[in-house]
Amino acid sequence: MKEFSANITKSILTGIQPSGVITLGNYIGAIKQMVRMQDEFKSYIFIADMHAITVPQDPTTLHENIRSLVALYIACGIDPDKNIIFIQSENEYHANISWLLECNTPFGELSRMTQFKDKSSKNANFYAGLFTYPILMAADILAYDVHYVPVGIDQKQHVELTRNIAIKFNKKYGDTFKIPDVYITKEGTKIMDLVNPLKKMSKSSENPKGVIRILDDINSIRKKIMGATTDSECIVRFDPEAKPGISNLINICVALTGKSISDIETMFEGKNYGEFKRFVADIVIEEISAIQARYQKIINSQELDKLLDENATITRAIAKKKFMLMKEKMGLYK
Ligand code: ATP
Ligand code: LTN
Repeated sequence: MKEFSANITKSILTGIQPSGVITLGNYIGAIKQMVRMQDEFKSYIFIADMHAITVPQDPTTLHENIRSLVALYIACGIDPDKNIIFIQSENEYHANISWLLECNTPFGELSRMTQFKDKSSKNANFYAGLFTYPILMAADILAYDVHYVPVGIDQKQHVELTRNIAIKFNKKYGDTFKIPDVYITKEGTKIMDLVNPLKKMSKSSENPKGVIRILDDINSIRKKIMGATTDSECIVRFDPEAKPGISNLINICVALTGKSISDIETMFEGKNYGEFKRFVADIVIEEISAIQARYQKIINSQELDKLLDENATITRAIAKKKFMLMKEKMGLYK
């Protein structure tokens, strides 16, 4: 059975919802960060499929997206020998723990979650799961006693709620949970929509032209980048307020090449936007084609099933232990 290396003592846990094929934004903002952290931390990386069903999903597409996301994690560089990659819904203890936490979460505190306010205002017929979603997220985290939770800024409030729930639970029933810290991924790496660079590039976006998905065909990636919204100044200069489109393309270059903003500005001094966009398209395509080639080898392999079975067993054992402890503390039958 897989074990983390003995000289790694701190742990992290994070997940992405399989609510669509991941974007270049997810890759740069979240996955590359996970890859960087995997040598330093015991990492639990999961597919948050039970979070995805808080909004309507087509069952066939969801099923495909779940497996595809596991294969993409690995194809993007998350090493299955260094991380425990698992599917949330394969571990029923997350939902069990969530219920016990639900009965220890003040309704008022949950009502303050801004993501819920945003999402529920967009569709009046939302389900109760959209409201209780942050408690399931708390269960994901608290089951594993992790030190840090790497997330984008939009999820910070949920991790703060998790901390509050855990602190209150520990006070009421005695020491049960480790209090995790949020680990905010770098601001500069927020990738914007190519058509509307004032909006985040997002998996569930409605306009396909603005979003590069990791499994998009290579020609369409080039077209999307060549068609990205820019400005009329014709100078490759980083200025997110005045030049959000060009600045977004510069951010993509910085994230994928390791060059600095000024390196890129210097490289394209006196050159036109067409040349710059061709360069951006080349580097994005180089990175994505390598990921796609690895993905094709993994997606239908039996090794993937074996890995998921093994990791379901490992994570079920950990979460079950926490669930049993919580039951005991709360006076339920074990
Ligand atoms: P959805 O459209 O379903 O809400 P999303 O694409 O906005 O999804 P999430 O599933 O909410 O992404 O986020 C997964 C991870 O990817 C988070 O850590 C989030 O901060 C990061 N992330 C998402 N979009 C971007 C982006 N455009 N730039 C950088 N990081 C991003
Ligand atoms: N809500 C997160 C996904 C997620 C998560 C978690 C992240 C679910 N459970 C636990 C970190 C820890 C999102 O939408 N990005």
